[in-house]
Amino acid sequence: MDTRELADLAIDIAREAGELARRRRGEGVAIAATKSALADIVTEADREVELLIRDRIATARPDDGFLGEESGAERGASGLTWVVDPIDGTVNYAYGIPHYAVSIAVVEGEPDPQAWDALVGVVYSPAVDELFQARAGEGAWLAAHRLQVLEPTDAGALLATGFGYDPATHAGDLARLGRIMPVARDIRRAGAASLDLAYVAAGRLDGYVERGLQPWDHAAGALLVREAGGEVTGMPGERPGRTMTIAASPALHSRLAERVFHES
Ligand code: LIP
Repeated sequence: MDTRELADLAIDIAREAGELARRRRGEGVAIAATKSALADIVTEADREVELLIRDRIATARPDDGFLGEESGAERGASGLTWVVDPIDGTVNYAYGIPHYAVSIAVVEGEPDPQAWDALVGVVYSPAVDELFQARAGEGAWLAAHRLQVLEPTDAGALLATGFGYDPATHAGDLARLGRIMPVARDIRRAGAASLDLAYVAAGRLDGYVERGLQPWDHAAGALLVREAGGEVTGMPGERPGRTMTIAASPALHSRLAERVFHES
């Protein structure tokens, strides 16, 4: 399949959606509801931006499926599904922290992270106007710059991580952080999984470990990391998912996985 047209459409939609998100942020953001926990919020802008994305896709590619954070799933007839997080980093966005992204992936096959083949991934950061993109087999790019994951220096790895919205999960997350800290020079918790993955692909981070991600959080960013020469997995032998996401160069990935999954 020629993924160039899909990528061009995803990039165009991501830029339009990102501009809407940025404009709404400037106008002031209203919390629309809470979801899985009190800290798990959705803003009116999340819903409006996802509606824009969904409408653009339905117009251009009516037979494709859709899987979005705010409006759920709709199967298509084409075998392709668009996996969308309209504003990843919602809490940053609500607080006015300029670190959030529109994440759009196009996948082929079952709309299940353990089964799909990612064809296109686009992560757009409107606050700094940076668009990360990848097509399967064609590398990962930031503008005209081809991306490559880093191998950490003897100083240790710069690692990103995150903590779930449910306070009951924090003790386990902190214990895991303690197990990976000996590999790290330092930790970053920036609050947007898609940008954490994009930054691993771009060599701005050495690695990323987080439990509890949704498919739309990692669908695009995981393709960026793989196309930049990195490895992205979940539980041993599985792809990234709710249970775990580990992204890094192959050598660092195995060191991180060893510590993430061995409680001792
Ligand atoms: C967020 C992720 C972040 C994670 C948060 C949340 P959202 O996605 O980007 O890495 O730590 O718990 O899942 O909710 O902003 O789309």
